[in-house]
Amino acid sequence: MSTAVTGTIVLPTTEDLRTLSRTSLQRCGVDLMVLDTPMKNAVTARTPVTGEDLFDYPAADSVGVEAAIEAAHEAFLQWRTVPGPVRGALIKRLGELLTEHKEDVANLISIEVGKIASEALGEVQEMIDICDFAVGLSRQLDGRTMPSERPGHRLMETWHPLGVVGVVSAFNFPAAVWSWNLALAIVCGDAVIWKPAQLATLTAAACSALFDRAAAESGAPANLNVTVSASAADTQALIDSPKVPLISATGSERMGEQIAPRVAARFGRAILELGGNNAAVVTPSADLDLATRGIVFSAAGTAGQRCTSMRRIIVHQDIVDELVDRISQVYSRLLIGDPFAEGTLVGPLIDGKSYANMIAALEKAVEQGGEILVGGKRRPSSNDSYYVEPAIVRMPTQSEIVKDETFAPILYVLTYNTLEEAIALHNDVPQGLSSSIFTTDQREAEQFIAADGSDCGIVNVNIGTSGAEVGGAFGGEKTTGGGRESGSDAWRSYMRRATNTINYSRELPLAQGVSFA
Ligand code: UN1
Repeated sequence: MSTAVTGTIVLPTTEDLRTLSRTSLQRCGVDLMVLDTPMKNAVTARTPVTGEDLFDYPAADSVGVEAAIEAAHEAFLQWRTVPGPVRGALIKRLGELLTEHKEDVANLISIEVGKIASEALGEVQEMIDICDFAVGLSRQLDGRTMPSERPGHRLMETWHPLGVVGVVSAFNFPAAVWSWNLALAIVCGDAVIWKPAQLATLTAAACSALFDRAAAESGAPANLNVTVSASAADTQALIDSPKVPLISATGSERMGEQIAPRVAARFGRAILELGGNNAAVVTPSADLDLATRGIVFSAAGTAGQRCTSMRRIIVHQDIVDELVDRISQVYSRLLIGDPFAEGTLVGPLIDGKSYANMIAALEKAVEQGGEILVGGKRRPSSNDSYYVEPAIVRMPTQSEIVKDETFAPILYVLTYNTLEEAIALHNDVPQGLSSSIFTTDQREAEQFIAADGSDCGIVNVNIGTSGAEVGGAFGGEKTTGGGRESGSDAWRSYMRRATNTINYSRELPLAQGVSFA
């Protein structure tokens, strides 16, 4: 790719990114009609890499979200009676297509959300992994059998497809989070309506096309995944539809506050994956080399734009200076810039608003007694792209700003004396997604993962807060929303449980010894 020098950051040209996005899309089976002149209802694709618009293209012939739900519901009615392992074969094919088009989808992710190449490829690998997981799961959608209290009776559970699942995904994992939901929903016998992030519609188009191809090749009904426009009106219609029994939404706490009551008002189910304010506790026995690496990946990786990004470290006062010194040294060597360039570790923030939020948070931190130890500055670039130096901010005590999730690379440093104090400080935020402890003392590790330890949905030992595998359930507590996606038994949320009592005797004994005759 040719490059243009913009300040100190060397970036690809927007024209190169246009070409790359078109070829990647085409290879995934999407032929976008690019508009030369502005048109009403056109979608504008943009890249945070150069901060410029890529192109306008007409929104898909929108039949309206209601009609999309109707179409997905029709597909569900057929799909629910297809045997689980046959449903699994469709996801197996999707996994193969994602493997074949790994680089194409990763390119689109890097172009639209600015992920460095390795992390974008990792996101597609996460999609392939969840496909593998779901294929196995398609033969394991098992229920239990319990002993009945009545003679000649059998008590058991059966799990049935639920219906249409509405998936609302965020810009930062524009493809993987959809695939977590889609792969489980499809093997569970459901259909999906996907409302992708407005900032990542090209990635969504490529993923949808690959799914449609897998479905067609597997002889599955059409419309098992319907991708709708990313407009706010469509989101509302999706959220409010009684034909959508489950909404799985990833985004900000504010978004969750809007969605959750609406879904509850119609007695729908919601899987919410909202904000995180993830921290690591670092104890005096920690392997500081390992801790430094784990912290840097989670705090500066993805430019701090993962739900699981590390935003706080709570460090024993005896080692804080040494640890902060080590992290600062690594930070000073981090390559910031073109996400496609070899060696880059920190790509751009998604947009100017995100940069403004970062600056505002840093200002508040200083007002609240914090000291910016390193970073926080924007690297010069001549256009509307925002490349920032990840920041480390020492806070004298717990403060309001530390309780906020700022979707940018800011790492607050707090200190502690006793582990009890560290755990209390750790849990003293509204969010509860991911957490970790760095220690070589088993007692400390066990204390952190015990019932009165970290209150998060993800509690790690000697690894960072981000980068979870698909095999475990993913999600968190408190304002993170309580939802669980991906591995373990998260699939159960995508199914309807029926409790069956079967009387194979010639009597009709009533439970609880009731007599009624
Ligand atoms: C997210 O940021 O919304 O654990 C998902 C991780 C990834 C998923 C993050 N596997 O960091």
